[in-house]
Amino acid sequence: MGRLEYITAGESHGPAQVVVVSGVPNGLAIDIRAINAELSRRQGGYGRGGRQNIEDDNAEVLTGVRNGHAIGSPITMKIANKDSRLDDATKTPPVHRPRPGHADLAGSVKYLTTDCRETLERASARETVARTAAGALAKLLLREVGIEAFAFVRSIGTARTDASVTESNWHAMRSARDASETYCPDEAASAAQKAIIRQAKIDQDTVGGVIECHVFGCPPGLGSCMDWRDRLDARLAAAVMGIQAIKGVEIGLGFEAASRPGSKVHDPIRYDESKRDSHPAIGFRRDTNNAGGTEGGMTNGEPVVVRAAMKPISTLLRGLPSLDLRTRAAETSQYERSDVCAVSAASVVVENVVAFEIARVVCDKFGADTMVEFRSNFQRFMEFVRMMPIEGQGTQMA
Ligand code: EPS
Repeated sequence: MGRLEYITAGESHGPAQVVVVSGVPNGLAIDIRAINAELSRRQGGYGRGGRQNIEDDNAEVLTGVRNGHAIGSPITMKIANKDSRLDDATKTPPVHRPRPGHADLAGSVKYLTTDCRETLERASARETVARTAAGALAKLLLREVGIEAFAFVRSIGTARTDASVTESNWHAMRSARDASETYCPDEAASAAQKAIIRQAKIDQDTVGGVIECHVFGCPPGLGSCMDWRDRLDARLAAAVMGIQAIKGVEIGLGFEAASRPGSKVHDPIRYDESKRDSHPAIGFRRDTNNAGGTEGGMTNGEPVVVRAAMKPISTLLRGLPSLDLRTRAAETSQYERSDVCAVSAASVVVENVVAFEIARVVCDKFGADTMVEFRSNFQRFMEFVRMMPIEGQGTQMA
């Protein structure tokens, strides 16, 4: 059994986006409707451009699944691009005037070309449909052990909600999020966010925002402090920062922790016997969660909290000062059909890539060839934690 991994392939206007997920245990039921529901959500959100009127994202499973369940081999999912025209130069003409903020300039220099299309097709956030499919698949695995992820839009431009998410209110917040066009569970903030996007469209401008993701149900000890590459917080930061247009990632208090004394940052530890069997922290509780559910690169039993800052999209209808790569003469950047705001869509991507990283550390600890073993490994670990101290395990001096 290999590690849970994925790789994506595909260009924005090529025939398809593809993802290959390896390391999924045999026996996992592949609920394609649940995967497609995430793809639909990613297509939505107020402020999207014309492309989403063309696409109807659905995953087609090509490998790794038999009669609706994983067989242990790599799972390939294909999401067709309806707006496929990559090789038609009349429909996808060269782009010579790079957009500040996009991959255009750096990519064109890297590949020694004056046609930005060589890189922008892959740099496009269309690729996130493939990562969302991988995350949605990982969620199916997490569901088996009671772990769930929930992301929402905290702010767009200056319009922000101060609502706090708890273990008891997040289901209601998810319903409110799903009723909001900006994927923000606070009705007043959502209306203000819409107004900001509307104004940006009038101004031929774009806007960014902040996304917040909470993961519930993680037992303590997922991830590792033994090797920096296995630290869960590092993996989460890389996965979220890897999403197009994300410029900042925080775990828990994040940057604010740097300006507070330790006594106002670290979450005191207590034991609550009544929560030993009913809570993933197995009785080891905190009244605050400034750590965002991770300490030493491992989960600590509290919800994992990740925040991401998304910059405004770099394709502005009114353009920005740039140049023509062929002549280097000053020009306004080229306009390609785009979105005014994709923060809501990106919140779906964040939720799914975070879910994938959590599933990866779950599999690192409990992974197995089959779901029967996977579930049993998880349950056995929980039983062992409840039995601590365990004679003969570690150094027991007293
Ligand atoms: C994107 C440009 C736009 C977006 C695209 C990301 O594509 P197009 O030029 O075809 O209109 O719509 O996002 C998606 C297609 C998507 O499905 O999210 C870019 O340059 O990053």
